[in-house]
Amino acid sequence: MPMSNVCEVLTLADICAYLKERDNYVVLTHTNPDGDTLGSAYGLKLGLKKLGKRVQVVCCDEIPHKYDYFIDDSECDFVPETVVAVDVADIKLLGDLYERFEGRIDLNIDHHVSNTHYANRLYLDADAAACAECVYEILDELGIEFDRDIANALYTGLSTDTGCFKYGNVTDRTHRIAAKLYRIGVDASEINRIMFDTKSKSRVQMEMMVLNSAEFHFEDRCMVMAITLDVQRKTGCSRSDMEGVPPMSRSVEGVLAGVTLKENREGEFKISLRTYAPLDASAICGKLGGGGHKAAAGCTVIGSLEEAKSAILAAVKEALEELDAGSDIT
Ligand SMILES: [Mn+2]
Repeated sequence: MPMSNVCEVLTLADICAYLKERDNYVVLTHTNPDGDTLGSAYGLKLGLKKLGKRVQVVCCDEIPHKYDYFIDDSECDFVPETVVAVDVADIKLLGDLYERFEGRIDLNIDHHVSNTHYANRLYLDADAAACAECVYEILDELGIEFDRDIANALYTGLSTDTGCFKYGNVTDRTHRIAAKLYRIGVDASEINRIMFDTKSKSRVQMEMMVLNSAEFHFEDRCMVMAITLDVQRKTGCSRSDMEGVPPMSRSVEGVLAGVTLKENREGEFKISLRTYAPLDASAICGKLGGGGHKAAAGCTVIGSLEEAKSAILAAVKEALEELDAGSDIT
């Protein structure tokens, strides 16, 4: 096995020295790519290009067209030397690229508390609301002159991973970085219109069906929604149409845990969990082999819809019972 088990944890100075020294980068994103993994990857690509480096971004899945405004497909014809994964907490999240790159990730830039230290080098900032915050700090430390394209890529990461700057992961640093991107001329309102205020017709039809079959459990503290293959077929909704569903799962008053089950293929469900403190989504999904952040995490369960639902509901129930037991102590 070509696995190296040692993962060197890097400081900001270390990673900048490393990035300056190396060249011919391939930057990997996670499967089912979102605004943060893509914004981080292309922000890094555009930034490193300014240092004269050659960079290509590789994603195992098709990139949704809504991100076209920062996608840069130039300069892809070279032999990759340095492999970087961005916003990828676990090597399994590389999807089909997993086998090709196992044991060969030179550098991982991430902000997930659940990071599994699979890369040879890791720059991890679990206080960052988005991986794009980490990339901003790295490019800033490298002394790179930011332009509007870099700003648009990084802002997309910041905005999408914070639900348009309204989740609990937002800090003063998130806003400070956003402010700096405004100074560079980021197209913030247009980006947010595309990311948050635009829905396809099939998305609306899918939402109607999903809400129609929503369930409430544990004294209405847990809401469950399912996007079955049947719903996906009937509405023709795309992957990116389905991205906005998990945040809806905890939008009902009194709900502490929102569960979204998306049927990937017959007998396989991607579960997205959204919680409010003190419930810890990453810990709950960890019980089913997944992970993520305190308020947003995920896992994959093999089985029927009923089996997948029972598995995640059992884990949520346990967490709610711990919460109830804790609140009895005075
Ligand atoms: Mn992220």
